[in-house]
Amino acid sequence: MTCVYIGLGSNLDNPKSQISRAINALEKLPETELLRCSSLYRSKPVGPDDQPDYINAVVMLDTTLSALTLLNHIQAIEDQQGRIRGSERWGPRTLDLDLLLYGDERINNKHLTVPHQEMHKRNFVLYPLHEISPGISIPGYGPVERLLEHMDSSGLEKIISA
Ligand code: A4P
Ligand code: MG
Repeated sequence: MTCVYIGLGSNLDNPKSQISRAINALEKLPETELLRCSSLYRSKPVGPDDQPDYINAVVMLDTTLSALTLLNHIQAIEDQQGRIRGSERWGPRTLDLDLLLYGDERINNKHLTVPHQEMHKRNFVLYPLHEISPGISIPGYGPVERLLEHMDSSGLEKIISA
């Protein structure tokens, strides 16, 4: 079993319900058990700012799926929820599922970068991650607690408690 963390984000077509549908879908993945879910957070968009605010959350799972198989599954869930892959970098989306952490592995190939390459800079990832796993360390970046000491929480609001 490997303990993995997935970041969820949505800013189109009823984002709160997109996130709860995605959590239900993650719960049904083969060889996988959902262990913890963070609260839902509202966040200001990172990237183009002419797009709606996001709803973000982080979940913790145990799985025996490989990282690549898990990536294929989470992309299928994005597709099922109407994700259209536009050309704009960091543009709006019905659902984004990012594989944040896969155990303590560091993965770097053409399909996957783990830890997710932006996660250590993003308050909408680090706060929910810390909420469900306060003692966790991000390979290459250190304890989440330490990263949060320098993290600005402006634009981030906890809206629905876990
Ligand atoms: N990929 C590589 N590593 C990973 C990983 N760890 N997890 C590859 C998931 N995918 C990974 O992803 C593009 C490719 O990245 C995939 O084919 C996969 O092989 P994508 O989901 O199609 O595209 P994307 O999400 O637009 O790209 P990117 O650069 O991953 O964007 P991010 O980093 O996901 O950022 N602002 C707020 N407030 N909240 C948000 O949730 N999200 C984004 C998207 C921008 N701004 C945001 C938020
Ligand atoms: Mg993504």
